[in-house]
Amino acid sequence: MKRLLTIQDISCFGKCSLTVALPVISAMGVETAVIPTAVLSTHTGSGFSGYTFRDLTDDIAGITAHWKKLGLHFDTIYTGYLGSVEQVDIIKRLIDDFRTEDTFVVVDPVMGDGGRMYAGFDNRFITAMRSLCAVADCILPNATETALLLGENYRNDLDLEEIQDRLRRLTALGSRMAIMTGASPDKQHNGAMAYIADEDRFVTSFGRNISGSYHSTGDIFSSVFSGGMTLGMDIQKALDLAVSFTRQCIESTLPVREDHWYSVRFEPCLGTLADACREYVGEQS
Ligand code: PXL
Repeated sequence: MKRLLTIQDISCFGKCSLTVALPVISAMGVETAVIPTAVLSTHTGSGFSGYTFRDLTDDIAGITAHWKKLGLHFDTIYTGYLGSVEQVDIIKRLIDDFRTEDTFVVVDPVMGDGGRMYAGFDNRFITAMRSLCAVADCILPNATETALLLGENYRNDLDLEEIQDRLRRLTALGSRMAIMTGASPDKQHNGAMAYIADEDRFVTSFGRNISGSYHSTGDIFSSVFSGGMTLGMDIQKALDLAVSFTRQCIESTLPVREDHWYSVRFEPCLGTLADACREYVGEQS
């Protein structure tokens, strides 16, 4: 069975980060190990205030020392929301420690959405996140995170050529592959566009745009893409699956949106995700 390690916080209520990654990646048939970076009472996105935040940075060294003794191997290491500059530095060392030739490293540079940075982040954190992106095989920023990483103003009206230009410059930070999530080349379409630098090749997956902004869809997308690549899907297949599953989760939320403003209702969609992965799970040695 393929094994993935994901490193991100637990928001106890709010369905994002680990409470999305664990069920989604497990449903895909990939064993999922976790390092929780912090425990929060809720996520920090708009709608919540007064949340608690317990930093777990000091626990990481002990966990990894134990794992080293066990000789654990991860096919994929996927990082999400990280709580501090110090934590980013520790995670860079962890990646260096556990990475082997066949490990795929995915960094979702979670920092903001809708043109705004999430609470608690600053310029030092952006600089640290750039250095984490440099050690990744693949980074998955949304348009807001793309602007922060490239040090330019956020725009939500990038056309196809402008998205391609951003993707080329994102890979110049050091990763082989960059994927812009929530990319919308025109008002009718939304999805994701990938650039594979060493092949100078773009891969796209766009579908019908659903208006509005939905919290946690970045985490859902990154989890499915990371799981798909771990299972050995090609990039087009993993991208298509991540785009279509994310859209399905949004569609499942629309009828209950008022009560479900804090995330998407992904649970009813897990069965079809598992079905879509079954042939790949069967193929693993
Ligand atoms: O969904 C990304 C995310 C993850 N973790 C925490 C967050 C957010 C976005 O708001 O606040 C704690």
